[in-house]
Amino acid sequence: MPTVADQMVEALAIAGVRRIYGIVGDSLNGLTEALRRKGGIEWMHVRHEETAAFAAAGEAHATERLAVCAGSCGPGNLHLINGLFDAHRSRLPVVAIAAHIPSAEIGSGYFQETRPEELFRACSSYCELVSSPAQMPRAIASAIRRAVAERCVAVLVVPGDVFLQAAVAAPAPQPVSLNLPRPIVLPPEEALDQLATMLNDAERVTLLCGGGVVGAHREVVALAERLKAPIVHTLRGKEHIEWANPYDVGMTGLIGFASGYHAMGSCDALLMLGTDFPYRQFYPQDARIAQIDLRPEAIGRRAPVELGLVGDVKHTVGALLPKLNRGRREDHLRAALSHYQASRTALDRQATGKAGGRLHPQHVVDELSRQASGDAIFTADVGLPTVWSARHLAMNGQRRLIGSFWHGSMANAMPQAIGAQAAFPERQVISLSGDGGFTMLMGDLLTLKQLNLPVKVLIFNNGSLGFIELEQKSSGYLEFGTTLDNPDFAALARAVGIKGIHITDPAALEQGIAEALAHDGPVVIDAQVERMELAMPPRITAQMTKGFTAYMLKAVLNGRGDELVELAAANLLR
Ligand SMILES: Cc1ncc(C[n+]2csc(CCOP(=O)(O)OP(=O)(O)O)c2C)c(N)n1
Repeated sequence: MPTVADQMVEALAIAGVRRIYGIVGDSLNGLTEALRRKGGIEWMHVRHEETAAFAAAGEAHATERLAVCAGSCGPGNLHLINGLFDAHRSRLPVVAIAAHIPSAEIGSGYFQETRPEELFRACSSYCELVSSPAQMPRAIASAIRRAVAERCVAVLVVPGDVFLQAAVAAPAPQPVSLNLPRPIVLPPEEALDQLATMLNDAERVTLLCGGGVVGAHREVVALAERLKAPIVHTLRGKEHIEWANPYDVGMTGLIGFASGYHAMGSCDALLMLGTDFPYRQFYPQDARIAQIDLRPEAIGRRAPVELGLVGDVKHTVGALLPKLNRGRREDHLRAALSHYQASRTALDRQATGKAGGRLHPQHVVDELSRQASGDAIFTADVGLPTVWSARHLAMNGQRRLIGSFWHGSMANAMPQAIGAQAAFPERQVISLSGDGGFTMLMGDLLTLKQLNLPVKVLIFNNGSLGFIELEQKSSGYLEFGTTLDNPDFAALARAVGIKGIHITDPAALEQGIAEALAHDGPVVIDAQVERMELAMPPRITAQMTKGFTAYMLKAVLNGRGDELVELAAANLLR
């Protein structure tokens, strides 16, 4: 007699789910027993439920398919929450199974009682309590459909006793009824005509591309070609548009390139493509702005748009192209490209090191990017690892870059790498971890060993919560609470049976990374990098404060004066 849990597992298997990340518990026994009996869906035993949720998010990002995590009642599923916020805000299809206390005890203030339907409401689009067996067939199918089609988190809250009850008879769902194909969304012809007129009338068009340009590389580059428009990208746009793109002028935003900022500031028409880029101070003041996005709610909420078109970027741009005039002037594009060259050169100059000298994180990432395979998957921790990845990891259309780019949570990288590696055991998966981020969920280093996941964990051991230290100093505060008294993480890894490589000398970098990437198993690289590193945003007047000047002086005193002056000249003073 199949149980409610069996029925749930059956639907997940039909939807193509291959693994569930989580930690077992009494209230999850029905589910884990159903998984054990059925086989085919692997239980991914992690050490912290937050890791489970981040791993599901990592898998969903890397595969662009549904991924699943689970937590037992009360604290067990509560631990999922941060990773679920990340998945939801990154618009990743994740189903979370939150086991609940016995149904008869709900509302009695029982041991481990929480209100999961309320807790998870804010980080999901679908969050329902399954209180009777008759609900399960529809509830699990709805959760899967919502997660896949809306690209969101869906949560099913199931009391442990309900999992164990006999399932009601119901036809098994069909795969295409669960994995709904993505629709093609096109704006009406009239709106396309209006947009074409606006762009044809403009003299200096810039494109701002976000994660919504996924799958639209060819169309967007053709659009830039026709409009002679520089392409600026956001962090989430990087993996989809930066590569094989002669119109690329870098990223904008606080951690972006001066050239990205200027290409936005100097246009007379900005076309936003699949982006909800949140920092309003980076939008042009005087340009006309148009926006194409699949989500109506994203239109106009960051900058005042004159035209908003609801549509997917690929098909909307494809339909727009024939309406655009040819033979446009190239001055704006040329200026933006040469500015980009200058920015790029200044940044590349940071990515070097001398034997016996200090190890700079830019150098480490540059070398990693050079040596990593053509289809490597990189995950980057929030903090400076995201900055270095944005600037020094080269994408190519096969490589992936995963981060916590919307929710902005620390400790995302290694857990996301767990999910990406589980889904792609043959690909290189590399976690660029902060020493703060890594230690936050350090217990799951053991998961790499236990689940035999050959993730390469590169830890930027700068002895500091560096990004915050930088923010404190650049805002005129004294450094406070950022120092990390770290062990040698390579030795720590060796103690738990994982290969550890410690790098301090720039001369050892090339060999150290080669050795790590060649190793058939997990590796921890402890890169002892410079603490006082310069992660300069592009020119923002507000940042030219006294605090910032003091910070710059301190950098000079710490021996990076020459590079600072060059970088400042290239990035700040133009
Ligand atoms: C869970 C969480 N806590 C706090 C923060 C605030 N925060 C952002 S970056 C950062 C420092 C990250 O330090 P580390 O991982 O050592 O990387 P670094 O910047 O030093 O390279 C902190 C504390 C956050 N984003 N997420």
